[in-house]
Amino acid sequence: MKKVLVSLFLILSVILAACGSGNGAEGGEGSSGSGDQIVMRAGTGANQEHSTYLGLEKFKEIVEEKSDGSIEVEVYHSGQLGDDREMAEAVQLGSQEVVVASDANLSPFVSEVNVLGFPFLFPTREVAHEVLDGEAGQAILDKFDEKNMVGLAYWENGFRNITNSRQPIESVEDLSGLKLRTMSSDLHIDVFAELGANPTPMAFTELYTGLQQGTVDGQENPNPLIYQQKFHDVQDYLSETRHVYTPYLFLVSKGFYDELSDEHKQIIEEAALEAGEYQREENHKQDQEALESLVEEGIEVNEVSEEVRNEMQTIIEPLLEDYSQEIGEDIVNQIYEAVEEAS
Ligand code: TK8
Repeated sequence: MKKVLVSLFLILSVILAACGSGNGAEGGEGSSGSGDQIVMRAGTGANQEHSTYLGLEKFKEIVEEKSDGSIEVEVYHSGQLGDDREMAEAVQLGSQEVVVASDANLSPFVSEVNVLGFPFLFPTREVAHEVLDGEAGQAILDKFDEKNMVGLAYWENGFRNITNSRQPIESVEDLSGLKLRTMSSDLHIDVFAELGANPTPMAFTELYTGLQQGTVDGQENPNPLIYQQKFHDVQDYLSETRHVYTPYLFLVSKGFYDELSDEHKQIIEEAALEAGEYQREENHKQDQEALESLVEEGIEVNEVSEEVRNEMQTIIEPLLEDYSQEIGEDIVNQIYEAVEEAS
């Protein structure tokens, strides 16, 4: 009897699974204008207040309108679908269609993105946009193809500042021994180790608890994320190091994308860019407002002098040279030249 029940259960599960696969992403298989609903699940680690969530909502609006509802976009925030790395894995495997993730968290997939995370590479956000939206940026997005992902656009996370619970960072020495959470990137880990800190990679979704419980003393992120994640509740100091500009990459699952009609591909490509422009503007506004809000919340803010930033840059120069060799001089030079041109 038990055996019969078990087999019945197994048969039922198979049937249910088969029915289930008619929904969700797999609907994309019938994308040749057959009228099947195509569903795109898009995820970000940031919460509903963040420009990335607003940008994804804009993407949804554009795509659903232009496709006359034949494509439906579901937006997930706050790491509901996982942290950046987990979501990128899902996009790679095709169990999620879109992720908007920070460059460094994608370096385990495409090591070339590390060049974008070279500290002090981009002098301003405008220069960053010009370089990323040009040929040099495209060359990096193209690298995702081999990893089963299609890079459609660069959105913006922004210039990162360090927060911690120990002391203001006013000199390089102030970083000494600081347990600092980094993104999951060898480059970022090596950079902070070189600067004397004690870098600890950790998922963004676990960061608040990590700071609260003292697993790490500090972290670095752009001001909007610091404020929206309420890191000021568990951190005393914010130092405006602006040590690196972090772009977000808008990635689509290649398996899903390749099945789309040309018309649908075009709608999605254009929407990723158009929503990205909107996201960058919203992010800029949030960046300006967040600092004021953080001060009101009582976090102590200090500027970091140009000398100290230059000193940091000099210390990590040999490390960046090693990374350049690893990444490939061609790509690195292309980026450097584009920065020069845009500056
Ligand atoms: C979520 C992440 C996060 C990033 C990090 O959006 O991991 O620190 O800065 O913003 O991409």
